[in-house]
Amino acid sequence: MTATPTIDGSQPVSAAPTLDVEAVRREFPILERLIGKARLVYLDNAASTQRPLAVLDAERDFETHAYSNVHRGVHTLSQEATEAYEGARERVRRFLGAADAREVIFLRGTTEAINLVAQSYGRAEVSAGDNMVVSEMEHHSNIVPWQMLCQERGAELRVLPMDDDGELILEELDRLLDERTRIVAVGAVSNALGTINPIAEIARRVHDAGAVLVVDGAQAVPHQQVDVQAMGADFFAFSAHKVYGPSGVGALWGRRELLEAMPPWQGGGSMIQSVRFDQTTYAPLPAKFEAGTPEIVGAVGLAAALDFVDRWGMEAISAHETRLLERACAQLDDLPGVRRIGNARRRASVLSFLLDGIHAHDVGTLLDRDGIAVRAGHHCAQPVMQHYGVASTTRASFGIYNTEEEVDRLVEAVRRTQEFFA
Ligand code: C6P
Repeated sequence: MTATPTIDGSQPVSAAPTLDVEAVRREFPILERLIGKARLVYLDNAASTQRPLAVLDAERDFETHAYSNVHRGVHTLSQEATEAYEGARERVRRFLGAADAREVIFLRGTTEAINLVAQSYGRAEVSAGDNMVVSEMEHHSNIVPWQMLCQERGAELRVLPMDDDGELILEELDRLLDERTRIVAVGAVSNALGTINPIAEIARRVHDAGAVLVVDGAQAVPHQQVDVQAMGADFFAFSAHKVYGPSGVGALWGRRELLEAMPPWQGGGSMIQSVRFDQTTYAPLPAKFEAGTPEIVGAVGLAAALDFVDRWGMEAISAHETRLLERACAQLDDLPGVRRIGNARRRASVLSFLLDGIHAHDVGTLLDRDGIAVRAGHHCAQPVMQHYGVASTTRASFGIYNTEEEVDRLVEAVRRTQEFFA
């Protein structure tokens, strides 16, 4: 590593509280699984984290004792389900440091949240001749919805470039922003490189230009204390399955005055105040953006996941992961024939690498034989791959339950993979 990793760029890792990883691991029975004869080493956390018993139990308990549809019934179960669902919304508000629970919209996840902003806010605010900016390191979820919007509206999609370390070139942002810029969409943390972007700094520049900032928070929520107000975001999207919660649920946070002014996105039940053939009126926030029966159990699971994270403490989690990242980088750098991709000064626990002469998928397959789960591919970030002139990378990503011994097993398995192909 070229720079000493820090938790959030301001505090040295050594100052953070330590984590009782063995106690954490006891909450994840799946970690005892054998893959063949090897104990599972789960290093695909950037794709989806595993769920602790606290989340599985909360979901099962809710389903067993209080499950019903929400916002519809006068009966006891519906009221209890509504309380649990709205309680989860308040839990997300607290996690994000938002001012008002009505600013939290439950959706399927980050992808759906960004599509909502593109299709509701974007269609209302972006016209022919306008432009918007995304960064070169975005996940496809934070590129394609904007491409579709720009094509539809006759607007220009501008790209904020990064350097070869995987850091955004902020001076370029000032060049790209002008009086016709309506939206800037940037990830807080890159899923392919681990780069932690300076969102507060970006927000300042975006607002000076009169545009709004959409933050893809998918990879930030498991690693960083988020405060949407302090970071200066206008919209913030994340998925539960990346922060020890279930798949199929996530949330969009948006500034209230923006959400209130936005047209509804999908029509249907729950999002209306009254329906007549001559005129339909819409429900206030957040219902206006939650047409149909939501992922009720998922919201309950998400709330339990946020409780789980808070119980261990984000500062301790983040420092633990940074130590693992440091250890893995140092050991891989000692192996000849390993090329790491992404070397930003501030990084979350994502490690992308290539082995000379070996396809990333072959690396992933051989690591799996040793019980090590990593992701191999373009990570839904093809422009990042294009930047480095590669088709794919192998990616190890660390979470709360990973250990130094698992890092060593990864490195040993990488060495064996090299031997196999030598
Ligand atoms: N990245 C990965 O392996 P969804 O699928 O909607 O929950 O999240 C999409 C998404 C958006 N932004 C970022 C930065 C992401 O990392 C992801 C999901 C996974 O990296 C699956 S491709």
